[in-house]
Amino acid sequence: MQQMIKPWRHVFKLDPDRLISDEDLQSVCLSGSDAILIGGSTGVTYENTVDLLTRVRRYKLPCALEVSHLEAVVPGFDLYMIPMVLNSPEPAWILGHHRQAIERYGSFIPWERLLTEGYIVLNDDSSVARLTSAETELTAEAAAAYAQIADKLMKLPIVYLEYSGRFGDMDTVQTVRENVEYSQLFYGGGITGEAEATQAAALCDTVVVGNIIYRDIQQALRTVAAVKMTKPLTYL
Ligand code: 1GP
Repeated sequence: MQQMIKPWRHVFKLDPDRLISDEDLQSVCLSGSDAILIGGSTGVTYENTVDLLTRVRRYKLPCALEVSHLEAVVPGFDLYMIPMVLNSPEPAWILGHHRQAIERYGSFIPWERLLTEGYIVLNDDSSVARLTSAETELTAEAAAAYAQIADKLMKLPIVYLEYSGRFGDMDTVQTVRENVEYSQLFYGGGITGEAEATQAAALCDTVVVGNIIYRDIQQALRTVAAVKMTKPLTYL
């Protein structure tokens, strides 16, 4: 499964709790983006997740679920991305919900389709930060230390720098980049156009674009080419 995400440079993240027209969904799915990631912090239900998956399935790009609500785990996705919020002080967001999920779903879990994301939440003014009480005030070195926990201690397939809703501090992202050797580095947060997409794409393996889809679809679509045309810098 890790092989499947290797070529992903650009990903659109769709929120089951937000409305998207068929026309916009078609544009997103035919944009040349590498995958659709379905997920959100609030208002995610089994019903709205099934509904969105069914609509995305009309197109051929891979579709992954970022699991955040136990009740909203829907079968039929290509991949299940499992966040562990490394900078949450609450073990529930690192291990607790995961334990409950395994207790509840046990033998139904398609382990071969799961990929764990070492999440580092960096925007204090985001739903995910509020939900997980993440300690977002991190120096670049502290963020890089968390990233190395994921990369070198836990050997997770993905390190996800999550600035959801705000464009991140590229110096911090660069420091993290310089320290991640094995994990695929995902960046998400506040990309509203080509300039931000290009900056993030230079430093990260995979760029996730969310919110702007719902605010300005044309701008969202432009991020695909911007990311694809940017060669990632190599540090290691
Ligand atoms: C959110 O990382 C994604 O989980 C993308 O962030 O919605 O700010 O683009 P935005």
